[in-house]
Parts: sequence; C-alpha cells; structure tokens
Amino acid sequence: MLKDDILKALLEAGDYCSGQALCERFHVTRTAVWKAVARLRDEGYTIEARQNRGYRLQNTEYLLSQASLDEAFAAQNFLKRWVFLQQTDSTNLEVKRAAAAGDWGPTLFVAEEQTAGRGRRGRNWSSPPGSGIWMSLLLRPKLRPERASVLTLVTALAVTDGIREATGLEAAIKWPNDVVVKGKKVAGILTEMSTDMDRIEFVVIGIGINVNTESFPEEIQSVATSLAIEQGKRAARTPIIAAIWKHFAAYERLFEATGSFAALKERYETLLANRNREVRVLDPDGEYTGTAIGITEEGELLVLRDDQSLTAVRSGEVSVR
Ligand code: BT5
Repeated sequence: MLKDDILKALLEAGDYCSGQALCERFHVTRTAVWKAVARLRDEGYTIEARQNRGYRLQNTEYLLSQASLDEAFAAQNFLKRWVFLQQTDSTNLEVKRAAAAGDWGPTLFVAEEQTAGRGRRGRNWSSPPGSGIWMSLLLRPKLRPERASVLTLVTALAVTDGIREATGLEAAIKWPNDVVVKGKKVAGILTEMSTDMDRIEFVVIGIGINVNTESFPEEIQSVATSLAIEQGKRAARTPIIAAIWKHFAAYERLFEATGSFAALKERYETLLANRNREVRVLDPDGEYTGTAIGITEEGELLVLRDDQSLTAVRSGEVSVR
C-alpha cells in the first residue's frame, strides 16, 4: 500500500522528503501522496509538512516499524524471525496461520493495530493503533501439553521484568495472566496451543500491553491503566519489546534446561501481586476465598482457604479482594 511505502521512506530518511521525490519514487500523483499522508496522520503518526522541504516524520522514537524491530533484535539469537504489521485481526491468529504454512522457529508478530484482539474465553481485547504493544510468539516447545500453562507464568515473569527494566515502574504479576501496576491491569497474556496426539505441535504466546494509551473504553476504565498514565510520560515501545524477549529467552532456557518451574519460583513469588493477599477463587464447583501464599513448582497458585485447608489452584479466575 502506498501509505506503508511512504511511511518506510520517511522513516528511512529521518528528515524531510520532498513531495516531488515521493511522487517520482512511487510513480504516483501529488494528490495520492497527500492522501496517503492524511491516512498516516489518522493512524496517529505526526507528520510535519513544510513548503519547499516536504514531509517529515516526528517523534520517531515512539513509532513501531520493521526497521525498529530489526535494530532491536539484531544482536540476539532467540527469535529467528520477526514481522511487523500495520494492522491485523489478531497477532495470535497471525501465528496460527504462519504455523500452518511452515515449520518456523521462534517467530514474533507485532502489530500496530488489532481489529479483533482477543482475551481469554473469547473476550475482547482493546487494541487501538499508536499506543500499545500487541504481539504474539510462535514457539514449538518440547513439553507435555499439560505443562504448557507454565509458559504463561514464564511469560508473565518476562513481561513484568521487561516493563520494570524499560520504565522503572513497579509492575507486578496477577496470577496467572495479568500484569498490573498499582493494582490496575497494564498487560494481559493469552497462551493457546495446538496439539497433535499427546504432543505439542506449537504454542502461541500473545501479549497485549497498554503503553501510551491515554483513555480506555468505558467498560474497562476502572480496571485498566497504561505505562504512560502511571509514569506521567510517554514511553518508547521498541525498548520494552526488546527487554521482554531478552528476559523471556533467559527464563525459557532455564525452564527448559531444568524441566521445572522451580528455578523461577523465587523470582515469580517476589513479583506476585496477589501474595499474602485475600483472593476469591471462582472455581466452577463453587467460589471460595482464602489467602494466596505462593506458587507451586507446577505453576499453581497456593491458596490457604478460610477453613485452613491448602488448595493448589490450577486454572480459573482469581480476583483480589
Ligand atoms: C487477557 O485476557 O488478558 C489476554 C489479553 C491478550 C491480548 C493479546 S494482544 C496480542 C495477542 N493477540 C490477541 O488477539 N490477543 C493477544 P483476559 O484475562 O480474558 O482479559 C480480558 C478482559 O480484559 C476483557 O474482558 C476486558 O475486561 C479487559 N480488557 C480488554 N482490553 C483491555 C486492555 N487493553 N487493557 C486492560 N484490560 C483490557
């Protein structure tokens, strides 16, 4: 699409590009260039236009692009492939399509906007352009399917440490798949898998993070927050993405080498927002309350129930009272 070509040209130039040069390069009219620039502005890009000089992209450190990912991942060897998309339905679906099409090694999809972002159990995930990180990893771990849920915990560790490293905010984990700052949700994780007999064919690890979001849809206003709201200034997204996958690679290596969550348990418990807090467990067999006291080596939440019995919660919903 012309607007994507123009965006790339402006990013590469890092300075003014004359309208005439863009017309000649892409064999289009001035009006076509002007319309493409207007569409980019609608998507949230700040593009300055000056007579006799042309167009210039501003605030490039806040932009996501293939070029910024290429730079961020040049020196690592965990991800084998990374793909930036201006818009997609859902990066988790992007991974599933890629997995069906080829036997890729760890591949990451990052989108500027999702039109059908999803949470667990088919819930909606708000993913507007220009302000968030919406990304999914295709992984083929050598794990038994029943152990795959531990990858959500490994991911939560990586997201929390990545956010802490890149912003200094005191992010914490709300077991099993939320990352919170001061009790409000900044990130959610959706892990899905495809199995073949009793073997994992592939796993999709989807991560959504509100980075520079200024306001939320009414239904989530009271529970959601963004890194920008919490730190009082905008954050660049690429360094956060890079920090998360750096931590993920290290944690995943440890998890795979030992075949157990034991090596990560201590760090996880340090970051666990629910620890020593009263929680309500929405068990399908009946709700109960208790105190979350830690995590098991299988990644279950240990809850000391009000009747003093100890339960290891495998899945289900937990809310902090
Ligand atoms: C999650 O589900 O928290 C998992 C979210 C995973 C999103 C990523 S983005 C990249 C990848 N591609 C996808 O399509 N998905 C993944 P859950 O625990 O079910 O939480 C969903 C609930 O969070 C919704 O019902 C809302 O109440 C709330 N919510 C929706 N959008 C939100 C947002 N942007 N920030 C905070 N809360 C939100």
